[in-house]
Amino acid sequence: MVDAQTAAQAPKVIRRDAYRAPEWMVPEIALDFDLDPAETRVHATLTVERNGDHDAPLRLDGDGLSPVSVRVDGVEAQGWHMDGQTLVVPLSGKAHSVETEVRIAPERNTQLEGLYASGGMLCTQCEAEGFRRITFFPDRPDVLSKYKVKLTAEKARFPILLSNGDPVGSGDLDGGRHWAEWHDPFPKPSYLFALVAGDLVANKATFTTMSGRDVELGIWVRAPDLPKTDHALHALKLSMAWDEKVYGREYDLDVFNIVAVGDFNFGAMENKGLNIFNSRYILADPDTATDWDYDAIAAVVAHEYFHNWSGNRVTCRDWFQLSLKEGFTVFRDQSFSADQGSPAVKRIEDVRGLRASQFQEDAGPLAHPVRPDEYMEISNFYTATIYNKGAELIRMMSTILGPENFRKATDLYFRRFDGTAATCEDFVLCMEEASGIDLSQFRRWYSQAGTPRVKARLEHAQNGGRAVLSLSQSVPPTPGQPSKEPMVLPLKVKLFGEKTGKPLTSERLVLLSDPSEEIVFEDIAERPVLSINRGFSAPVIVESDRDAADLAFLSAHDDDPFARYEAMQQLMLDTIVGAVRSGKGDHGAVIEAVRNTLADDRLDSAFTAEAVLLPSESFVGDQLAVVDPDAIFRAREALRRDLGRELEHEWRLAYEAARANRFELSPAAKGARRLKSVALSYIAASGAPDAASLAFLQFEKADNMTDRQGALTTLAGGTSDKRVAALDIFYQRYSDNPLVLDKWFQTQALSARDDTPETVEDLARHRDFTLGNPNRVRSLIGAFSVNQRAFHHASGRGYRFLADQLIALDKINPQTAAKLIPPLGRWRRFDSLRAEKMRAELQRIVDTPGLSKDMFEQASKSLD
Ligand code: 0A1
Ligand code: ZN
Repeated sequence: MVDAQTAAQAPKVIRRDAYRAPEWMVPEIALDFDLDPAETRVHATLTVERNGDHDAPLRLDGDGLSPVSVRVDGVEAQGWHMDGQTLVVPLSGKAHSVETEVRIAPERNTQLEGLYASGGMLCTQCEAEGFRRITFFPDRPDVLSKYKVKLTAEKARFPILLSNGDPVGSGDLDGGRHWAEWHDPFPKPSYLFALVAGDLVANKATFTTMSGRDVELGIWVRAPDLPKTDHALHALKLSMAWDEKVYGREYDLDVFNIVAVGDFNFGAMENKGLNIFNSRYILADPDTATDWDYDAIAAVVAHEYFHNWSGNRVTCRDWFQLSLKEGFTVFRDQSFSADQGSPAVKRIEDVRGLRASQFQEDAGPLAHPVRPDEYMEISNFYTATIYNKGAELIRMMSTILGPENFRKATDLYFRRFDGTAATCEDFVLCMEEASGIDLSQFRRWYSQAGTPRVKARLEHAQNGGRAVLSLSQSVPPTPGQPSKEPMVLPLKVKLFGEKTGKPLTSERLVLLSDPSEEIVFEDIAERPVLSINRGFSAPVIVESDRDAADLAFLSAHDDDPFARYEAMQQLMLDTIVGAVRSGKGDHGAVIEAVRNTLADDRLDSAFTAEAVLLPSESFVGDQLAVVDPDAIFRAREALRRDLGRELEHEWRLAYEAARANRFELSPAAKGARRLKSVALSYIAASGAPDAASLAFLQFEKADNMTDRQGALTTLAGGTSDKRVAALDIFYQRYSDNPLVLDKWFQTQALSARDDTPETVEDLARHRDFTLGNPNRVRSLIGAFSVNQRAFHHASGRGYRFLADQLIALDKINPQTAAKLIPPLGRWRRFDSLRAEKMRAELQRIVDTPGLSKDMFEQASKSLD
């Protein structure tokens, strides 16, 4: 509970149903920046127009600003005042020009919102409400303006000056200063504004659009990083071509720039014509980036590029509609990545991620609908629910509509809402109008939180040859939503013959919309085995009565690769959960299923590597009423050891076969490396005496980071004397590369060793650890807090450590601190001793004087 005093000071709650159209529009803005890290002068000229029939004054949002001057129609304004952080300017007419001037200090901005300094450059981050930290403005996404931006700065320190749109002029000034001007012809909300000033170089290329226009592309970095930008540039070109082909969307400006910065709260930002990226999603070469990094770079470059249409040309009316741009854009980037490699493996990775983050969110105190009804701090709503569950909603609609209708519907959406700020409802209406399909009930996916559960029972009457599939659904209660209505669940199902191993039906799309339904299959001649939610067609939890034999059968015979993977996961999960409950495991079925998968040479290595990987400790925990981290760890390790021992020969064969591959970035070579690291970890799990030397050899001889980090992970989780040597070598080799040093911290924070809690506490005192850099924070503190056994050490030291760090971080960077609260909010899922310790730490956070709004919201909601 939040005590009365704190509650009285609690930040204001913003409600979706309180939406009102803006009182004033700002069709144009001219910004003049005199840039300097210590003190930057910002002069803004707003052309404002009264919106509707009212006599309200102009209210301009500010955050930490005080006006040096306010002018209306060219003269010093009278009667303006501050209402808290808001500048209120009384205006008499319908349209005016309003000028303000403020001074800000980018080098003191540690929150990394607004204008800040990073690695010697100046850059901005305005989404969601950072623009108000730069200048006074109606900082809401439904106020769209054309921007003219003039930047002036010292030429030697900041030779490159970038902003949105196209460059229109530049020149030198006295005193070693220079200027550049940029105009963006597309009206945009303030959250898409950006500027960058720095000593940067670009990797450039030209892209010719489908209508034959040349666009100049540039990836801007510090000079030493230039050789690491080819992959991002290539991904950008692929994304531009893909959006033309798949959605008919063409790029619209003459330039498209991306800048990489070292200090960034999120992954990247889609500012119009000037994307700003966390450098970890740009820089790559084989020596420093893993295959995972390469894929993530391509996905994030695509995501931000796709926002040019889904987000920028059509933006959001208010922040409750955030999933309109984020869910749709994630769906678009997932489809893009699927088209570049293996769609099945991509789907497996995405579902693994959804379950690890979104399902946990949906089951905890921070659960919220894809279109939330209220928030205190919008930065806290850049969540897996908005992004990843939001993407699943778009995917389900595309499944229900079919590809042709879906494309018709997105064409309609882009045509109708181009240049405007739209809502989730607008999007769904276009889906309905273009397809003629009624989505009334489907809309519940936007308003009801919680992961639906589906019970599936298949009965087969031998004599009649009829099989009946009984389905029922329920959605669990979530905060503020005690009871739920039934949803529309698109479930792809198919039956296979147990004897023949052949399909007995074609795939059927069942739209389950009632609380329970029966689906009848005629002429089923042999005992059928149910394959359900194929391709993960609905983001739900399926509980079926399929036993170990059925699951093993599907893991070998299902013709949908996702369903095959899923059957294996379920078999592994049932086995581990059974062992946690009974204290002893029967590993035979899993071992045989894994043996069959390894022996199936029709499968590609990337798929095999995913299929033979055990479910994570926390996913096992999600299946249990009370999570026992130590018992889960033991049960899972016992299965890993037996798989290692019983199949040692097979792992060594797989390892050797994969080792024969040369370094390349093709999907096949990446798959081989993935399988190699998985095989190595099983060889180590078997306890084979040569495992550590094998890992060390791979570590030393590796010609790429995937192999080196794979080996380091195996060594870092073990007890061999090679562990310290490998960590030291790795540190020495990469101590000047922050992105690789992050991996060094992360690998240790994720280690399965008993002493991980102490190690992590020591690492937080390491000279290379800093709370000032979000990537470093996430690599140590974020990684540790998802290491289930280490974080939930029975002493409670993990909880104390996290709370100490977050209290300190909140003073520097509240946005990044607040994102790391959720692991503590899972207290209800643990035994009472742990739960009490977790709650005590949350309470300590809530009681901290001067806590940010971001942290207050996350921590106080987590207590309930
Ligand atoms: N819109 C960006 C994500 C983003 C959101 C908030 C930020 O504030 C610091 C930064 C970035 C995306 O979806 O990529
Ligand atoms: Zn996005």
